[in-house]
Amino acid sequence: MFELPKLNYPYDALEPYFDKQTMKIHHTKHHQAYLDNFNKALENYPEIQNMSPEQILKGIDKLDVPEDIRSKIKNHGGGYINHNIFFDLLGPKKEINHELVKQIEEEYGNIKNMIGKFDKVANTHFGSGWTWLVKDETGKLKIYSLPNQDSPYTLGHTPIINLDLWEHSYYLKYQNKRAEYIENWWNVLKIM
Ligand code: MN3
Repeated sequence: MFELPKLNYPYDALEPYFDKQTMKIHHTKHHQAYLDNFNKALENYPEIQNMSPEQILKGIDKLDVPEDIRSKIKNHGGGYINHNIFFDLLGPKKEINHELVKQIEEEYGNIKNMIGKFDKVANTHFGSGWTWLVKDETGKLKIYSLPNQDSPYTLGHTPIINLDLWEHSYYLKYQNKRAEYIENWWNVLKIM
């Protein structure tokens, strides 16, 4: 069965941008619930439990499971992996990924251009979902939003960074000011 990854920082480490209460609820309630439901969906499928979560999502269309289980894997497995990535990329101290920065500069001219594009995509996303910077099948960077807990893995893309746009990720602190949350997230995204 899959497990909840521990955070490498305390819940209050991302203050003042991300508040302690939101971080704690997000990790111990929301992330935990996706994990629990993912494990529950797989309880009768030991052969799938032996795969990595990423492999499961990459091959979701080929899994030999009923459609209701496939849909649970997509939603809860997606939610589990999306949050694994999200929390892992946050931190109180920058740990710049220089290789990524170089690729961004090559493809977008500079970091600011990429951030501008990413923010625009995030700010115009309607409803719940995530905004992604991914590498496509050719290794080129792409920015897009996906609804709900949909994963770039199911499109054959590799996630690089992701931003949670579900209200549970910001509402306690930011209420209706989602743009402010999006702007402040860059301060706690450790790799850039
Ligand atoms: Mn979330």
